[in-house]
Amino acid sequence: MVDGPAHVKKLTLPQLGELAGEIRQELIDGLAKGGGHLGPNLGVVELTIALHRVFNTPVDKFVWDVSHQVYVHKMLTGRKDRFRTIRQSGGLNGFALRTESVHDCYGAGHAGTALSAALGMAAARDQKGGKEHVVCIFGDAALTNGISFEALNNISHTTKKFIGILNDNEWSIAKNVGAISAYLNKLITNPRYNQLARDFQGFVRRLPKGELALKLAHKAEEGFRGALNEVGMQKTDALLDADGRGGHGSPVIFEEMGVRYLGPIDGHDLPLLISTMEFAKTCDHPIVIHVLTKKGKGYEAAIKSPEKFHGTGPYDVKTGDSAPVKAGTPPNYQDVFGQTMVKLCRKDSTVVGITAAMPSGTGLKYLEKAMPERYYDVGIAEEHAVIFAAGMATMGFHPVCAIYSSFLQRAYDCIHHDVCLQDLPVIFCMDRSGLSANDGPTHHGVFDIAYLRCMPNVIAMAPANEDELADMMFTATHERHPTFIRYPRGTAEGVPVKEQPKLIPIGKAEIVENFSNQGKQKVALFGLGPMCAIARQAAVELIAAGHDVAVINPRFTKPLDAGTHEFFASAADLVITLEDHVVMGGYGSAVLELLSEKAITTPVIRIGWPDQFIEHATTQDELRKKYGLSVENTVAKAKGYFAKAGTEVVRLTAIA
Ligand SMILES: Cc1ncc(C[n+]2csc(CCOP(=O)(O)OP(=O)(O)O)c2C)c(N)n1
Repeated sequence: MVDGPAHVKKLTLPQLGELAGEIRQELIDGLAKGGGHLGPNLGVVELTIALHRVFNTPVDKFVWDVSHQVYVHKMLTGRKDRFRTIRQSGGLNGFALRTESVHDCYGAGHAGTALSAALGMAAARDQKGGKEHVVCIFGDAALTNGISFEALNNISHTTKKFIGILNDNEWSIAKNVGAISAYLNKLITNPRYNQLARDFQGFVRRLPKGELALKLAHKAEEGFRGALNEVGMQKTDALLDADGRGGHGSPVIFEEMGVRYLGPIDGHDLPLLISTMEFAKTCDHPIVIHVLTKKGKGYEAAIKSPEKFHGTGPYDVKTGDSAPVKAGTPPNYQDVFGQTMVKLCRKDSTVVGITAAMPSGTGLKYLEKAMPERYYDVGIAEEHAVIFAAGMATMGFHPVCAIYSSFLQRAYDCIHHDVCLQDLPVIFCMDRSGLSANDGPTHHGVFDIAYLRCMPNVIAMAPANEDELADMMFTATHERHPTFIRYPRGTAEGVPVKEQPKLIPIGKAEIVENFSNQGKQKVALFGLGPMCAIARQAAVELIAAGHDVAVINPRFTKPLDAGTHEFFASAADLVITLEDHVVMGGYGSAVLELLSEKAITTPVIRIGWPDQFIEHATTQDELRKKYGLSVENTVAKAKGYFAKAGTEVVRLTAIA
């Protein structure tokens, strides 16, 4: 296999074909053990080979949207030997990462950023008088995202040199949704566009080398473009939509935005991809090449189940099956969330579910199946999802926005301006609050407490187990204010979920274990959400070591249960707060603020993620251990404190 982009340039066409086969096999075999974004990468094998054949990174720049489809690019840029470490501790990151390679010029993990970033690079190049190419590779689902359109709106008046590659496989993670996706479908199935595209392809394939040939090529492309726009203007009855609209009066959107459009072309036809890119390289105007690819190409199991293989766990190469879940494994939080949504919607006609292109990731697929009329997939459009929910809330609904904690960051202004400022009862269910270990820092959801607790009107909760998640969701549907529920990725605690959820009093913590009051040194452990289980285990060890320990499940980060915190902190010799969130501005900080206001001087040790971006790793437990969000560290911190303080308990001001 090749070991760098220069090598790709030396191979003959048949050798490039062989290379594509080898890469596919390595993707299928190499990801079987640890999982990863298999389907999207199988779809871009030829596309990526063609890119490296025609362009010259790191001088030329490739900007990938989301960048979950860069595995082939990683293999072709000197990282093939480490490919099987991808998404594992100490191994390659699953996304483009500037610190990993000079060939990764722009990092991502969230969708919709590539066109803007690439345009910024093109503008910078123009400022510097540079000659390099900037190529932006974006999926059809990126076009459900507003930022992509904000960038498209700016391309033609910002630069003359910009190459976009629309990688259209008709899938987001689930099937792509919305009018733009329907529009792209119309474009690729329109017989007249297709005839034009075929004509153009025939021409590009025969493209000879040399200045004169190129001039002719550009002339011919002008002709193609004229014909394309003419087709856009013509109306044909045979192509009318069922409702009488269209038919096909719709012009090519990119052309309307001042960007030349080439395509659609077969994204698995290597020679065609290469000549089309060679042609695009010589254009002195922005251009988008519409490339049709198949998600999962070359692996039957992935073609059959594109959603599962978008981002899969480990699988059996022969069958594509995942390992069966061991009997007795607790359900995932996302499943409990999804099933509870169905329950709530059945009982309460004001509840609806909204997802931004994540029906299976969030678990909202249960609602899609059971009550499709109460389910909205708005595409990769978190801002729209939140404002859409705000609109529904003004009409008496309790919309539930199921959005991962890290993706919700994008909709921060909407949370402020549309939901909180107007005090609307939108419910936010934030899965992946805490780490998304193998995805890494783009997906870790460790900032939401900090970014939400400063906002007036917010009610913010974190369940200690799956039953409490259902109770909190039920409670939220009775609220008249914005409510936020954060819960982690993966398996829950394994407690039974009641048939009928119950209301939880707002701002009330749960006392899991009280002090025994036998005159020993007292430690109050406040364990938020999944950290409550860690607090309980630490309590067992601390009690065994001769301490008097109380464990509190705070449940709310806002409003904080002032009475309970005050009481236990005053009674304790040491307070330890535990949270699956950055310590800076998080739950422990809220406790410190409260204690400071009440002039309670019991020392406080905050356990949570430090003030840095946390890397990816194979498992969350590894990272928790490394950064001290563990039973051992909690016990060690407490023992260390008392050892320093001696047997006589001292009152200090709060310590971090
Ligand atoms: C802001 C944001 N929301 C949601 C996601 C989750 N997500 C990752 S990839 C993806 C679909 C991407 O589809 P597309 O761009 O068409 O690329 P494909 O995988 O089909 O090649 C989604 C929704 C994300 N990464 N970022």
